[in-house]
Amino acid sequence: MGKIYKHIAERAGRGEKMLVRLIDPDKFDASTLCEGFDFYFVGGSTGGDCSEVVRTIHKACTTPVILFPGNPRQFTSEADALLFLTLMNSRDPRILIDPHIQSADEIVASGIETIPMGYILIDGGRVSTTQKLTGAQPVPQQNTDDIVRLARTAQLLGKRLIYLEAGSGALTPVSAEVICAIRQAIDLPLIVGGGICSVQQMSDAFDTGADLVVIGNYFEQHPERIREFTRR
Ligand code: 1GP
Repeated sequence: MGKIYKHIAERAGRGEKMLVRLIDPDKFDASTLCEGFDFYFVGGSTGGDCSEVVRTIHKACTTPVILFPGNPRQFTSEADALLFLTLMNSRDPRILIDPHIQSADEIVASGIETIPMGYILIDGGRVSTTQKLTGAQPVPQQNTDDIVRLARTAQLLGKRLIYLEAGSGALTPVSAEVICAIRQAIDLPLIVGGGICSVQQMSDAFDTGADLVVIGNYFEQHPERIREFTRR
């Protein structure tokens, strides 16, 4: 187990909550970087270059940077860890395994800490970029049993994290019912993101079982509100 994962798992085990800011390299504004987040995730489904962004974050603050790549071209060994993700909704080998094979040699050679993650796309009320690019169908929020089954499958496959994703800019974030059901069904650190744009929504996600909450869009549009969230 690598240093970053150990840190996440230990904090989650103590019931501590972690706030993550997602930086999309295509919309990066270095002037909004600050301390106060537990992690920065860098990546995005449209695939902009991550290396310069990671370097700039490292210069600006002490927060660990974890890659959340939309495709193998976004790989950079300068990050502190890499989320090696499986889109659990997909049935397409070009999404499920080809990119992983393509990047395996480079990842191993770099020595970067790699965290296998089950990524579950949930219907957030509008077609997400991930859905558009991968053709994967999000699970409707009311199909809790299906979402639980995907999370259990991910755990059985050896994933170390589960990410419930409503999609960037989702109209409806992942519901309390879904988060609660997954929390009860699996014992891995749980990440929730997509469409969260208030302190209340963030707190609700934490209170119902999320260990990490990821916010991207809202902080791009309202960097002046970051402090309200990090204070909590
Ligand atoms: C997207 O879950 C993240 O992958 C964050 O979503 O941009 O809507 O905050 P938002």
